[in-house]
This record gives sequence, C-alpha cells and structure tokens, in this order.
Amino acid sequence: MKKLLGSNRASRKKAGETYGERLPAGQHTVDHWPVLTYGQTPSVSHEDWKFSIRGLVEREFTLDFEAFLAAGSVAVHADFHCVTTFSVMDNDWGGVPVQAILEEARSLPEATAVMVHCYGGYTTNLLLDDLDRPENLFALRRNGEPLAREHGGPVRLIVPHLYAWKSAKWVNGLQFLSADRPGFWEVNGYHMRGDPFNEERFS
Ligand SMILES: Nc1nc2c(c(=O)[nH]1)N[C@H]1C(S)=C(S)[C@@H](COP(=O)(O)O)O[C@H]1N2
Ligand SMILES: [Mo]
Repeated sequence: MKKLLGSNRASRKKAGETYGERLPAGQHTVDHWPVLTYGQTPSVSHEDWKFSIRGLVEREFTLDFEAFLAAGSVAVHADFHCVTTFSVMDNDWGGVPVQAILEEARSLPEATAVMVHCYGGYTTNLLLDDLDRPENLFALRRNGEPLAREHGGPVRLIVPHLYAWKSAKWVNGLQFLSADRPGFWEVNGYHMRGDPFNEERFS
C-alpha cells in the first residue's frame, strides 16, 4: 500500500502548535466530524454497488465492488475543509487511489473535465488535472474505521486540496467531458473549482 501526505499542506501537529498556514483563511477547526448531506442518505450494499466510467473514454465500462478494490490501495493523511467554515484536521484516509481508476478509465485526449456521479443524484465537477493527483482517493476508511453511511460509505471521493463539497459521498461513477460543467452545488452558486487556500467559495 502506498502512503502519502495530502498536498493540502497537512502534516501532524505537535503538542502546543497551532495549525498555522495549514488552516485556510476563514476556517476554524472542529474536533467532531459533522455530517453535511443535501437530501437523503442512500443505502447501498457491497453486492449492489457499481461504479461506471463513461463519456470521453476509449470504452465505457462498469466495475463491481471487488473489481474496484482490486485497482489498488493507498493511505493518505489530509485535512478536510468545508466551505461552511469548519475544518476537520489530520484525517487518515484509506481506499483506492483515484489515479489507479483513471489509468483503467483510459480517457480520450479531449477529456479535460469530469463530472462525479453519486447514488442519490448528487454531482460535482472537477478539472481532470484536479482529479488526477496522487493524494486523491476513493475512501473506504477514515482513521482505521469503515466509512459510516452518513459520511459516504461504502465509498466516497476525497480531494484534499479543494473544499469538501468536491469530496462526493456514495460515488458511483465518473463521466469524462470536453469542457467543465457545473455540478449540483456549482449550479447553485458554489465556485467551479473551490480552492480553500484562495477562498474560492462562491462564484
Ligand atoms: N453525495 C453527496 N456528497 C456530498 C454531499 C452531499 O450532499 N451529497 N455534501 C458535500 C459537502 S457540502 C460536504 S462539506 C461534505 C461533507 O462530508 P461529511 O458529511 O462526511 O462531513 O460532503 C460533500 N459530499
Ligand atoms: Mo460543504
């Protein structure tokens, strides 16, 4: 298993230290991980779970849970910044590297953006360059525990360098696009990219 530090400047804090530049402007830290979901919490068993690759790819296909897990395994230490201003620091995520799934996906050269799809209908958009980073993962565990259903279990996306609305819960597919298109919150006024260190909150 690969071990990585999230490139959102995460590193472990020593006693008495403040988070300094690890905490983006306008954010405050919380000790307990809140649940922020728009709408219902989907319930998907491992048996029924499917992940589809579609759009601008050589060949569209669907992975079941077992095939998805077989793509690889990674551990990432990273902070989690919600646009509503809370930050959950020092998370130990475990799961499947996004880059392993992207390698299997074989997107076409004209693909520059991706729509992330979820059980329940939530979507969020990312530039392919923002998705194709070694610290991004499809998380199945946090701090050694399986992800609770309300936090996106069985599988959620984690993109440490962007605000947490890009970290889609209950993911079930990637759609490769030739141009960036707004997802659910982006249609509703959130920033297209959402870099917390540039305070890209709303557009
Ligand atoms: N499918 C789905 N993913 C989602 C959301 C959602 O409503 N549905 N909310 C987003 C937002 S705004 C945030 S801040 C984080 C919150 O994750 P958490 O509930 O695990 O803290 O999930 C993101 N991913
Ligand atoms: Mo959020």
